[in-house]
Amino acid sequence: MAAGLPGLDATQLHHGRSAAFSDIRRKRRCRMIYCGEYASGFTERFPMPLFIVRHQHSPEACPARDPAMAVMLLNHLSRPSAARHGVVIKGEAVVRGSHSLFFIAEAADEVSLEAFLTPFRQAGAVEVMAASTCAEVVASGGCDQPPAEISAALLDPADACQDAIEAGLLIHRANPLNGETSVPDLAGGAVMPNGRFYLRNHFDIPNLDGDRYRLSVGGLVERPLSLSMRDLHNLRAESLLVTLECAGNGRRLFEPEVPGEPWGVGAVSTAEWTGVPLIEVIERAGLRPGATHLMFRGADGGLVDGHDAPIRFERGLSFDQVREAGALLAYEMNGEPLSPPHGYPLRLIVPGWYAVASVKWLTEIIATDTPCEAHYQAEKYWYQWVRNGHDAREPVTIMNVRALIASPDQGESLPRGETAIRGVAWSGTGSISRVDVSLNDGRWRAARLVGERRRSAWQWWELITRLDETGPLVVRARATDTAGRTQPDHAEWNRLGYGNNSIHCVTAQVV
Ligand SMILES: Nc1nc2c(c(=O)[nH]1)N[C@H]1C(S)=C(S)[C@@H](COP(=O)(O)O)O[C@H]1N2
Ligand SMILES: [Mo]
Repeated sequence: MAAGLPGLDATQLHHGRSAAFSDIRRKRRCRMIYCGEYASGFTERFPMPLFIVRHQHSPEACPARDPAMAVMLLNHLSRPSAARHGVVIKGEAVVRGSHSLFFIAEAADEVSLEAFLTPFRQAGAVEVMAASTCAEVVASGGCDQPPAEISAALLDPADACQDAIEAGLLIHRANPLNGETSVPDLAGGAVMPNGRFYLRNHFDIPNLDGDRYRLSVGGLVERPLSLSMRDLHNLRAESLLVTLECAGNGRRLFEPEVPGEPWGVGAVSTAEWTGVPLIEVIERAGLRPGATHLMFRGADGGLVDGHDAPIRFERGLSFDQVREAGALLAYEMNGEPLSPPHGYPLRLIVPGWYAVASVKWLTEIIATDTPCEAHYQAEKYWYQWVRNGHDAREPVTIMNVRALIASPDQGESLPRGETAIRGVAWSGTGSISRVDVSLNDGRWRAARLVGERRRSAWQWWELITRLDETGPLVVRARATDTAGRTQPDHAEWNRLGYGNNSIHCVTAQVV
């Protein structure tokens, strides 16, 4: 993995306290509490290496049999006592009958851990093993790889991965981090809690410093701008509920198989995004005559096939597309500052479009008189169909209409009697006009649309029904949008596996 970010202005990068110690540091096990800390200027956590400790004593000298010794050790192991030694005990357990105790601990260094272990050495033998979390091992590429050196410019992939696992995302790749929302988790409120919002990253996650951050607006503009987060916060703010769906969502369901991240159907989530309407900023800069397109550059980058030098993540839109979509420069997600994995401190949100358009860690906007020709614009994100032996292609733009069944879950057991079939439906073209549900290939029945109809955000739907017979229950759901588009039984196969809006089908068991 790249140890830095190609061609990024160094002032954009995070310069925490640790930068004074060394530019490249090994940050381990420093759990990030993103929102609060990033909002108020990041406070650096110090690395806390992880250890496994094994203590063994002879059966004759089992300290647990000596009441005074036993309570002394027990109190010594208590969390506050460990904390006084700079040690955090994550868990401890005794293997009964073998007189051995294991514990997993974090400690500032081995010296403080050794000091803490003195009473255990007096009671028997002690073995200390340096350890890693599972996320660290996977993110660095295996047990026999040395722990990765993490540049201060990047978020520790192991930390980001650990957070995603703890939030319940299904991880496809640890580095770069890619994970989808589990389908039952889609059955929640109007928005997805930030931690459970799917994550799609092409490169290492930048760790930008919000205080030093600048958005530059240049190219064919009258007045080039360099905006701080404070400048952006002073502009007119808007909040929008927007569903983001990865163009590759459902890729795994295409037959024959296609290359790319093997998403199930959970690479979709909805959030309330708050920020500045992009048009406000563009009007401030003023487009020069002939400027027709905008190019958006993210802070992330690296090597990709077909390019000798590292590239940055870049996408473009025509000015008309920007205006029509109502694009937003978002700094908040569900009322909290963006987290680093979702684009802190600023990302583009393009309502209605497949989420590749919504550039994270946005650092530059460049006005041009030609469409963007960047890698992720020109070489990826094209539907490449094979029709009657001929190739046909079209760029991936707005989202197809689609419904997902959140409940029941695949394989779930349902009691006989009344049950609610529930899910979400969305479309890039407009709002949802109807969702139909079929049970065991019976007739299509109209589901009830729940809540307000919103453009660009998913719609809840439900169908209350009675289940009288036991056995398999095949549920299918099909959405139609206000533009009259509906879902096919099988979406058209394309080489890179985009836009799979085949009708979602779930099989439950009535018991
Ligand atoms: N800078 C940058 N922006 C990006 C990407 C990226 O890799 N880098 N991935 C895009 C893709 S393909 C998707 S699906 C969404 C995912 O956004 P999320 O991770 O916040 O869910 O971000 C888009 N914006
Ligand atoms: Mo995506």
